Amino acid sequence: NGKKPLVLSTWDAGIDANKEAWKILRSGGRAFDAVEKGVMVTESSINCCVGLGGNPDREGIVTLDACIMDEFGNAGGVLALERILHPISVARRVMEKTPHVYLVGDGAQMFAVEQGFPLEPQKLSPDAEKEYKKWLEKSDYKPQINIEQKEGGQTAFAPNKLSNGAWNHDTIGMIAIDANGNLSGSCTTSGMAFKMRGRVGDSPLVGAGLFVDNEVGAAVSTGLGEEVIKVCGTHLVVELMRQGYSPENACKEAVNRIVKHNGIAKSKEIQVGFLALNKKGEYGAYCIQTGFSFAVCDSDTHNELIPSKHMI
Ligand code: SD4
Repeated sequence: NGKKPLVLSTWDAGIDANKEAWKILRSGGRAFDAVEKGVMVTESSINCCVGLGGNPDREGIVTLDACIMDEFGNAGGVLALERILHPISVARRVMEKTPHVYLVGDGAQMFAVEQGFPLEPQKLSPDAEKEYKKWLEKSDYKPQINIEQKEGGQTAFAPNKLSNGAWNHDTIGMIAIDANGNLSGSCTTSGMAFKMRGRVGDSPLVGAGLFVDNEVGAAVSTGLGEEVIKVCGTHLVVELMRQGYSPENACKEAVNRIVKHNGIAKSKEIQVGFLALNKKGEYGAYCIQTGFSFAVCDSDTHNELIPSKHMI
């Protein structure tokens, strides 16, 4: 704990994403570039789990959310973006090329195309197609957290291995500190599987799915976005670090707020995980229940998946 440069990201797919981010950090590059390039790896992977390969909404359409923040406190995001491979890069363009923070839906897509991003075919990945057909049999109306994992026949929140060997989670969040001690973060998702059309979770929202304050630290979240939004989760984590909490304790306190609000019984049905990094390069995570893990990379030879501590 306490190294820089260093990159952290959520879930198993974080290992490959970290490798790409590390190439930039290793050569003295900017954390902001690292967190964009890192999660683009996950967005590109066909059957795993973030981006166009992810599960669709309940109408069968994949809609993507992403946001990015730099060391100056600038932010950009896209919500409910369709048919674009790299929402994180569109989020960066929103930040850099427009006077706005968010673009949504058709407007976000129009902007992406204007910026030269190709419009991909409206098509589900083979795994998503299979999952969607299975889901349609019952068409359970309410969005469920990590439904694909439950149907994989494993413990509710344990990761599920797909036929192509990838691990199935629909979000990646990444935070990094570069050799100059600057912090940045990114978060990109296809959102919860079979969500209502138009539903937006925490991932693209500054202060919910991602928050960076270069004086203090950075945090990302994953899990049931509605719960994260209601406590301004990552903003809370960073503000707690400002007050002197360690990254892990800040994440734990944010989890605690969610558990307190929902009560223990209901919390057993919810997964939320926070991952945080402070200005010294110290990091930590906390989640509601077992199953969340994060990847940490701080050298060419160290890129490791660590299980997060959990509350219940
Ligand atoms: C959401 N937080 O859309 C995301 C889902 C997620 O792993 O993190 N899944 O609510």
